[in-house]
Amino acid sequence: MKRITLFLILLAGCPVFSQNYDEAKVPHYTLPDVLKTTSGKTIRNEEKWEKLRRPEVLKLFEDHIYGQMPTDYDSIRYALTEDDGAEMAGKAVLKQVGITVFRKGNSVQINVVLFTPAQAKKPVPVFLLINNRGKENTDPTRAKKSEFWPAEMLIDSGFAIAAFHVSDLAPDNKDTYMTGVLQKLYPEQLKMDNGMKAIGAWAWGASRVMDYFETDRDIDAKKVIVVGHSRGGKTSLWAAAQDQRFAACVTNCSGNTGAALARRQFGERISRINTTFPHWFSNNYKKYNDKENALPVDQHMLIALIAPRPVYATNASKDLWADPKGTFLALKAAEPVYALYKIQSGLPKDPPGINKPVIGSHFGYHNREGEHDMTVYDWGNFIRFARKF
Ligand code: GTR
Repeated sequence: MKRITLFLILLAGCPVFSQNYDEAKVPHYTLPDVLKTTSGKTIRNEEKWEKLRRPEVLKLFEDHIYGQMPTDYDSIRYALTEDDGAEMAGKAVLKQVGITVFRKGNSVQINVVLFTPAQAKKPVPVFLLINNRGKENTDPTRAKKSEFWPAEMLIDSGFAIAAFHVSDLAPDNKDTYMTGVLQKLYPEQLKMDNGMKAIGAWAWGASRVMDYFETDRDIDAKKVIVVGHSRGGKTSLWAAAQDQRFAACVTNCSGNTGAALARRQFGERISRINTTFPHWFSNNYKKYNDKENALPVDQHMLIALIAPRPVYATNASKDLWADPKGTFLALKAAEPVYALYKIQSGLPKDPPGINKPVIGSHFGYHNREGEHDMTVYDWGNFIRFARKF
């Protein structure tokens, strides 16, 4: 056999991915109309959006992308395992909360690290990080400090800051993701093509932490901002879309199947994410490998599900994989839904330059200089954004 034939045979057997980083090669696309119902009705006011179109869009995301979000459980228990008094030179109080959720005789535990400002006279707003990186990033002892979760900075700014680790819900691994909440509490989801997978399980966990916040008198549960980076940022969007108790959402460098438009096919694509991370999204999502235009939704509609609540989306200049422009355009394309609530967007027509945050309205956006990461630069802007509301 000739060498070239052999090469072609080998190539045919493995998936070939090509990434486009050239704006000129972005295909022509038409986004699904967020304001048009499946039966062709145009939505003209917030009542109709909430009654007709919002539930429909939510269901489309469940059925085709993230899987269902089970909400039933038998009971939930909170154990405050530590409340040490003064931390951070007296500025903060540390709480470590074990949240145990029971269903049909089984249980899972979510471990939350929470710092609240010691001097606060009334309940405070809190940033909740869905931590998809190492647990050392949210070190309760503060021996290790990380820009990914700069607790001291948040406390100094008058906010509480909390985090839980995604592995408490579903290991971030294609072979073991089901060993957490899925096998223990919702095994039926594993049999369904629109069943919840890892990202759904992480978002479900964020809602259980929200359940806890509603019981903590130091926290203003009406001001919980859910934050995630990258795969965590895909999750923070899904959590806020599902659970309207979250007051605002921060999605940092969330890219494909996060805040970036899929139809642009820029950087990471659906086929690639489904192949590398088959455990993140529902089985049904695999149908859209290389078929972005066949999706009944695009990611602007996920942002629209968060309306009228504020959303801050970021990117980094060297993170083309996550499509900074596609993220900006997704926010823009969600504007008509916010307009139903008479909320004007302060976003410019075109993406702002690098390190030029746009913070004035319900949409926050910046493209930080540098790599795929979440840094104190990003957090500084989240704080400024949160203070507006
Ligand atoms: C990448 C993945 C992205 C993003 C990122 C991360 O490998 O392709 O979608 O989620 O991981 O979570 O850091």
